[in-house]
Amino acid sequence: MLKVYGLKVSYFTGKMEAYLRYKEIPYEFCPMTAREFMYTIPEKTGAMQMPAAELPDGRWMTDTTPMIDWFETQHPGAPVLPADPAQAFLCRLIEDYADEWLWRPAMHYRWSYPLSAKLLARQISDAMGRDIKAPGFLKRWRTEKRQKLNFVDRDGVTPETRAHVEGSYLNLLAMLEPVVQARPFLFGSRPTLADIGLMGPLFRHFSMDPTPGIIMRETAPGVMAWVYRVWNARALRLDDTLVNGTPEDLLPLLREIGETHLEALNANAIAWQAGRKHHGMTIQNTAYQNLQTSQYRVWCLQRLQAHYHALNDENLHGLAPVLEATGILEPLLRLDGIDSQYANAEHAPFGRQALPVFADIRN
Ligand SMILES: N[C@@H](CCC(=O)N[C@@H](CS)C(=O)NCC(=O)O)C(=O)O
Repeated sequence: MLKVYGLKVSYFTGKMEAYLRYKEIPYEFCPMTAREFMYTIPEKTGAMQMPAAELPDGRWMTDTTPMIDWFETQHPGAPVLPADPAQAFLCRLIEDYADEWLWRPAMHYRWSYPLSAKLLARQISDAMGRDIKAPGFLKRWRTEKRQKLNFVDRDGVTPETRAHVEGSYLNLLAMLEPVVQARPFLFGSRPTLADIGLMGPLFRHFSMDPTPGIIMRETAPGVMAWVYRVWNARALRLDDTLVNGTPEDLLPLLREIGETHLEALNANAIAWQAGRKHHGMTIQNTAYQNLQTSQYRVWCLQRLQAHYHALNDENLHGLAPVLEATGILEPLLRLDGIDSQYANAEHAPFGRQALPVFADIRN
């Protein structure tokens, strides 16, 4: 059987599990130990990250975006990409925003608030530290310090940016609540890649961590219900209906993606082209400094551009005006033709040279 190595509190493991459960692809969940994370997984996949999966034939895979694409080719029933290529493009855009932009607020809410940080350090070190011989308090202290350093302090969260970081989450709740009150999933009565992608931040972090969890329950109970609706969804139980075109109520979310995630991808890509390891960016009038430049995220921009260019005139007829009106088209194509030079791109999610999101992680 397929083995999925990860943690029950992990962003991308939660996204992957939501997908596999929806598609009813059987898997065995294997809680990843610290040794596996630091040695086995990088050796098999090239990247120290979770989830990683091992197929029955012994092949290993990592990186949920190409993993889902591959599983879709193996399990084509009840596809998570809509048949309408324009909607499929929007799903990929929402997935990328969920994967990359919402990572910072998710990590900030988890590691900047003591109640969350203590609970999660306990959960992570209890699960991962099983094969590390050290006193429990030391493992918890180290976990908390490592995560806060790498994913909060070294990812541009400062007293000056904090309100904006939190605003990304609060805006998301305000934008999603009317959508999921109006219909079960973002594009209709079954989940698509947009729902699966948003499960990364919204499931294991925002809905489950104490601080953002209270906010969600109190201010956006429809989103809380949607999270567990996706978790409970099974392809075979649902009918096939999706809405037509781009629903009006998704426009605010698309506008937000243009202003935040696509601007961030461009700032990152410009720095990467110039060979700068760190960069700054101004997003919605908030200046971020000292961000790690990520080759992986250049690949994200490259892939989104490629998906856009694969659309034909008929697909673009309805979509291009929407992208233009929501401010997505210009930042999407500002660096048109960008090449991330990601060597493993063609083999992803396989191969032993997967790119992690951040090259420099302090353990
Ligand atoms: N692009 C990857 C990202 C995976 C990822 O960043 N996973 C996180 C945990 S949810 C991780 O392992 N980060 C590395 C670390 O914590 O050092 C994917 O989609 O699977």
